Amino acid sequence: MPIQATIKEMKASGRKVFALLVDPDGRDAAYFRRVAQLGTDACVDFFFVGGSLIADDVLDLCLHELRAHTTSPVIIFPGSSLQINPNADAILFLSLISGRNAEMLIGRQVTAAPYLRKSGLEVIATGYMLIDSGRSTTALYMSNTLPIPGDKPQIAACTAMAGEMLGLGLIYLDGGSGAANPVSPEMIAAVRQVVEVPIVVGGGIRTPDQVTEACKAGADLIVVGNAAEKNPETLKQLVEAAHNFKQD
Ligand code: 1GP
Repeated sequence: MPIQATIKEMKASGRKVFALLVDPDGRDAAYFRRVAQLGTDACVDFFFVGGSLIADDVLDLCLHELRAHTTSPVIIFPGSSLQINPNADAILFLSLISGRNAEMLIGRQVTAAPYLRKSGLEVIATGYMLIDSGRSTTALYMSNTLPIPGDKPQIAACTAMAGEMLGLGLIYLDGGSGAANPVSPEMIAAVRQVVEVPIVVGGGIRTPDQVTEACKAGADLIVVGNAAEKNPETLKQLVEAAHNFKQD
């Protein structure tokens, strides 16, 4: 089944989805094999692969190793239009709808479209929203945009609503990699109230309680990168918090 349909189906059945984010920059094959094992042992649903900067040619190696050592789907979460590679199951086709940088809203997508068509990847149209999380993140700097203030849930809600009306199939609320604070439950809940499409939440999630809070507020898919890298032993608990979550 296509990945997007799988996510929708999981949402309909109330099962929360967990993705482990792998940033390939500066890593080697042995690292990717360890991450594949770690994610498999923890029962992650998906691997997301990408980063704001991938300086050398390790994306291909990363995809190759993950696919060779895990059966979970691998989804490219591109930090730039250079990160298109056919050796994944799908790609998040991001439009940075929280910003007002035309290149990030549509420019890069126009350049990437013919390559994506050729790649055969499943393309998942995603409204990507950067949320101010208390500290400047690489994503903010690289995108040259202002984030949505963390205490303005209504701006996030209207932005997500517009994204859904434009036909985007996922809304991704991201505090940015290594965010000081995760996106607030209030903001997730405000977005949940106004859109039907699945909501992805990531950035700064470090504890099972934060996973539970995000799920309770209405997140459908939780993304964790840094916390799993720093404390691999906590990954299992984070995944369990998502998978064991039951809405009251
Ligand atoms: C960043 O949502 C991801 O784009 C994950 O962030 O690395 O802080 O978990 P962390």
